[in-house]
Amino acid sequence: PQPTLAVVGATGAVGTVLCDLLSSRRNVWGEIRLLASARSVGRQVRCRGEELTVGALTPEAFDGVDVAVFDVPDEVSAHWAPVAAERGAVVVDNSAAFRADRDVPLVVPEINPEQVHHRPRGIIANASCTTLTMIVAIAPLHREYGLRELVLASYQAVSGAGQAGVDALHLQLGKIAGDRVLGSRPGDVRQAVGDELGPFPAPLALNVVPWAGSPAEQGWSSEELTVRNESRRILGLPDLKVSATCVRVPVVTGHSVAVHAVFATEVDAEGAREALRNAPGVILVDDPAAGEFPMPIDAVGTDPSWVGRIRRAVDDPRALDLFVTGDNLRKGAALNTAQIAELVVNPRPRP
Ligand code: 2RA
Repeated sequence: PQPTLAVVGATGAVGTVLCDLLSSRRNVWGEIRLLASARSVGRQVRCRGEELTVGALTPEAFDGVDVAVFDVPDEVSAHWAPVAAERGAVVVDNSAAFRADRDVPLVVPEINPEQVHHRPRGIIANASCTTLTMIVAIAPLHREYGLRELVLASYQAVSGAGQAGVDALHLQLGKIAGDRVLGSRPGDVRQAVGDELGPFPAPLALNVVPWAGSPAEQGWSSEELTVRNESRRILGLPDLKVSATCVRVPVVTGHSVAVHAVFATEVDAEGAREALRNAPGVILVDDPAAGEFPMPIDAVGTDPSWVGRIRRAVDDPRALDLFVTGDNLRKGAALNTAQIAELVVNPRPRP
């Protein structure tokens, strides 16, 4: 029989994209069971061409489930993922609850698919959307030149903070629409937006906010340290130097990252383009003269990470500068979890 998939958090921002994706991917699943918190139970959701009714999150709901994908807040995953694993399901978790746990592999199917086998807790974690967007483009360059250091700034879309983030941006855009002088005096945008900040510390409309995540040690944000730690784990480079500045921008969906990557050997831009042209999960869009570069408005709704603006650093022959954009709800979340779930039921041979 075909394996059973449970989707926990089926009605959230990522869960909705996952249901959508399951309609277009090769169908490897038998039953698909949608689960969610009490307020969504009973809702009808279209998934893989079927109208499915959302069921309640209970321990028994995981009986007979082969793979359970979780797209829920950290504390919900922290409680329920071990329950699902206990009932025999392999959990693929998209929250931050297990990402730093050494007994929970962080899998990116294009980069370290063999890690799906090393899951002593029965849980596999999905990396954060900022890391995922960037790392599929960095891994092929690491294979070519040997990565030593990443210095990066992110441009993160509001949907990275869930539906509440999207709602907040649209509400703010509605409030400022039509005022042609807004943004020219200190505080005028704050005043127009009022206290409708949603999950953000400042207005996003007509602004950029150099903060994502929660406060961590020494002035870093959790998101910045997450990108560092996850890049190290996924690439298997425990000493990789990483400095990240994470920034929220008024984009609905599509995280972008400007990267300065330093390698062990000399690089050349055309060689880097060639490596990326042949890499899985990547699309090269690098013709600035023709106005072609990676941008959220084009990358949204697509699977690959879009890479462009590839230059050898003027002052360091071992460094490349580049720009990457990817759909934070797809490769950054739902797509990567779907790919991991498929890998669990159809594993590639152990190395
Ligand atoms: C964000 N990376 O964009 C986070 C979500 N995982 O807020």
